[in-house]
Amino acid sequence: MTNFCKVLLKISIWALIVKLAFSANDDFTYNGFKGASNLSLDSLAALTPDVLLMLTNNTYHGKGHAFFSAPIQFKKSPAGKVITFSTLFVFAIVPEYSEFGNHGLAFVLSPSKDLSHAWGEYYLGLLNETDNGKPSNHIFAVELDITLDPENGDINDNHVGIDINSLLSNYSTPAGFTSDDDGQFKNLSLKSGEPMQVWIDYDGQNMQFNVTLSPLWVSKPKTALLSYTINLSSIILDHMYVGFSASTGISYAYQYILGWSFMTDGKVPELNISSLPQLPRTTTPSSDKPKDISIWLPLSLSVLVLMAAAGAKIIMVRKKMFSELHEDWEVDFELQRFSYKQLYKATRGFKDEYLLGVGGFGRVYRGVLQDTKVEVAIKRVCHESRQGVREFVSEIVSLGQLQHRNLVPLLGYCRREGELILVYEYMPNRSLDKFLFNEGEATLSWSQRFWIIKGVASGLLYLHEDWERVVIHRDVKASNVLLDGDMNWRLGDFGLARLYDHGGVPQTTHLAGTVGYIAPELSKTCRVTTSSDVFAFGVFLLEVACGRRPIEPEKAEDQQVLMDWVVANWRKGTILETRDERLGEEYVAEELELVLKLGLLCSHSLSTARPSMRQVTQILHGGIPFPDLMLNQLDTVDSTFVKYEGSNAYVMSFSSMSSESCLFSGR
Ligand SMILES: *[C@@H]1O[C@H](CO)[C@@H](O)[C@H](O)[C@H]1NC(C)=O
Ligand SMILES: *[C@@H]1O[C@H](CO)[C@@H](O)[C@H](O)[C@H]1NC(C)=O
Ligand SMILES: *[C@@H]1O[C@H](CO)[C@@H](O)[C@H](O)[C@H]1NC(C)=O
Ligand SMILES: *[C@@H]1O[C@H](CO)[C@@H](O)[C@H](O)[C@H]1NC(C)=O
Ligand SMILES: *[C@@H]1O[C@H](CO)[C@@H](O)[C@H](O)[C@H]1NC(C)=O
Ligand SMILES: *[C@@H]1O[C@H](CO)[C@@H](O)[C@H](O)[C@H]1NC(C)=O
Ligand SMILES: *[C@@H]1O[C@H](CO)[C@@H](O)[C@H](O)[C@H]1NC(C)=O
Ligand SMILES: *[C@@H]1O[C@H](CO)[C@@H](O)[C@H](O)[C@H]1NC(C)=O
Ligand SMILES: *[C@H]1O[C@@H](CO)[C@H](O)[C@@H](O)[C@@H]1NC(C)=O
Repeated sequence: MTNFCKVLLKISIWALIVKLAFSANDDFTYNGFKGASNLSLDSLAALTPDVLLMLTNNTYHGKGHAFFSAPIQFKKSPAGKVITFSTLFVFAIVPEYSEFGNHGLAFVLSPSKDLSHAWGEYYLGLLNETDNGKPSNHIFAVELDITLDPENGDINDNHVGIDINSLLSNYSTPAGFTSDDDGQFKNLSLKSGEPMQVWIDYDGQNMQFNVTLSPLWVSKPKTALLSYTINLSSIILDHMYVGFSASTGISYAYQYILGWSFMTDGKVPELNISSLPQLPRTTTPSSDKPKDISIWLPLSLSVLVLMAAAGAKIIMVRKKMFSELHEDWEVDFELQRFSYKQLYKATRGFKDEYLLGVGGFGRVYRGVLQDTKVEVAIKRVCHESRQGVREFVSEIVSLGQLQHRNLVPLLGYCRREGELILVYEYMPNRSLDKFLFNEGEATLSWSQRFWIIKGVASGLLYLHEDWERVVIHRDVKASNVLLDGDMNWRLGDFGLARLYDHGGVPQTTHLAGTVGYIAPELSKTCRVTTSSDVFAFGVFLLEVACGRRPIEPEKAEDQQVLMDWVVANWRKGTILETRDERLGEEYVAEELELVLKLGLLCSHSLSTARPSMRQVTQILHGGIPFPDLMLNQLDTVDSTFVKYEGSNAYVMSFSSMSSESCLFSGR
């Protein structure tokens, strides 16, 4: 072979490699659809002036399609394997009524861009009555369905499904995502009008097909919503068009795509969220109503009756949805009462996006009161005992005036069947346990910790002694200490445990509080006193100083129960060894020792040996010296210093114990 030929061969091999590597010029990205080319739209689909891709508008019984105009090659060789591909898009569905709109949209792979023969309604613009279910369709779709159609075997009116040649989904699941933060599954409402992201990934090698959903500002969750092995070889043809299909029915929904990217042979890059177009301000349906009536009148009576029935149903649902519970004794508390509708609006219907957290007492949402624009935290507490609610409301809610810089202000409440809803001032920053226990979180300095301790002590003293009546907190712990916008620490959730207290019926007695913080005498008497709060405060002091939870089952046996470990070290004269390592050498030894010893004294098993919150405050502020003698005496008098019964049993049954409250039946 001549050199020339060799060079030529080399060049052609390179050209081949280059061609293969770049055969992926099917890839595209639309961050918004400004000046978008290469899209084929039909029926209701259009680009709006805000450069959104609108699949359906306020037309009833309609459909819309949008396809990338060039076909995409899905197989490297005829009848071969389907290649790896992935797509990411951001959609929003804004229904006619907030709870009601038809029908949904789908991402689709289709042999043809022309789906004019397909029907709207529950056919989603994909198929029609005659071809539905036929293998010859070669239609592969991921549906985001907002209507429950029993004919299609729908599981609910808010699901994601995989459809192969049929509207009867092969796989479907309620819409939502698994949060990477806490591993919890969170529901998402597809028709919320909020933009959401959808990732669709197919791994050609393993034939694994994933669909993942998340709110716009949550990055791709690690766990897919749907993950199945699907052999697409016989379903997908060599060349297919990719795009969207959507439909409306007896009511409509504006269905938008805000951004879209598609890639073969790899995973799509993220979209540039900040350059996506804004959704139009929600068009209030009532303003278009007069126009609609002229269209409506000629329509057959049956449609009107149908609509009336739907309307009546909506009204009925609404009525039930916003129902509340009022009782005679509550008239005194009208000022502190919020309507359920108010709170519903403040949280846009208690949407998961507004969920701040789930604790032992229930779910907490962030919300904005519409009339005053005040940001609030809304806690939904499920309960059984009416008596407990009554006691709680008259004890705590009536203290609306109760104001202290170290207490989270309670603004008011609302009652529904089996549920109490509390409205608190919103604390923008996180709870103390996050700072204390979370790896990677900036740690708190000793002076900050000492400041927090003094603040919490002062809040608790206020509840116990300085308010006109004695309020027992019942759930003092690090996760109930919240940071407000002014970097001020406040104690929250006071008195809530009362809901689970002896509500007048001894048999149904529940012991409430959090394992690890419950004073030993409570398991015998169930009589909650200020001194049981002091016990929990003692545990709290140890938590803050040692930077760990009261019980950590994964630790060595002698260290599992924080209190036992601190006692053992105190006896050895090495109490400072138990301090949080993350403090380094930056601490004031006298203060640290004081806090640790005070923690031991407060959480002493003999309730009579514990100091009062006033004494605690005085000790912390140096008003009175620490009663060393007393601690020493107690040690000899009561040699089992703490060891509240069954602490190991607690470790066993609550091994995953976090700082969440637990409820368990006492005796
Ligand atoms: C998209 O359209 C532009 C012109 O409008 C054209 O140059 C380009 O080749 C098209 N891209 C594809 C992948 O068809
Ligand atoms: C909906 O979109 C279609 C197609 O773009 C258009 O012809 C129709 O007028 C629109 N309907 C309304 C009520 O705006
Ligand atoms: C259904 O769609 C097919 C094409 O897939 C078409 O041939 C047929 O006529 C359609 N049937 C109806 C009832 O529209
Ligand atoms: C989430 O949705 C499922 C099914 O729609 C429902 O059963 C469940 O109660 C919902 N969970 C929450 C927390 O709303
Ligand atoms: C599908 O999701 C699972 C986890 O849910 C993941 O392990 C896998 O890599 C994903 N596959 C693709 C093709 O994205
Ligand atoms: C996938 O399906 C095709 C066509 O039905 C078949 O030839 C192939 O063997 C299947 N692949 C696997 C791994 O099952
Ligand atoms: C994202 O979009 C914004 C606004 O259009 C732009 O300023 C920014 O450079 C873009 N970022 C990337 C990574 O393209
Ligand atoms: C507390 O919140 C403020 C305002 O939201 C913020 O600037 C500050 O960084 C937050 N501090 C912590 C420790 O999270
Ligand atoms: C979905 O998958 C196709 C192709 O594999 C089958 O032909 C269908 O029977 C199946 N449908 C359902 C409801 O599972």
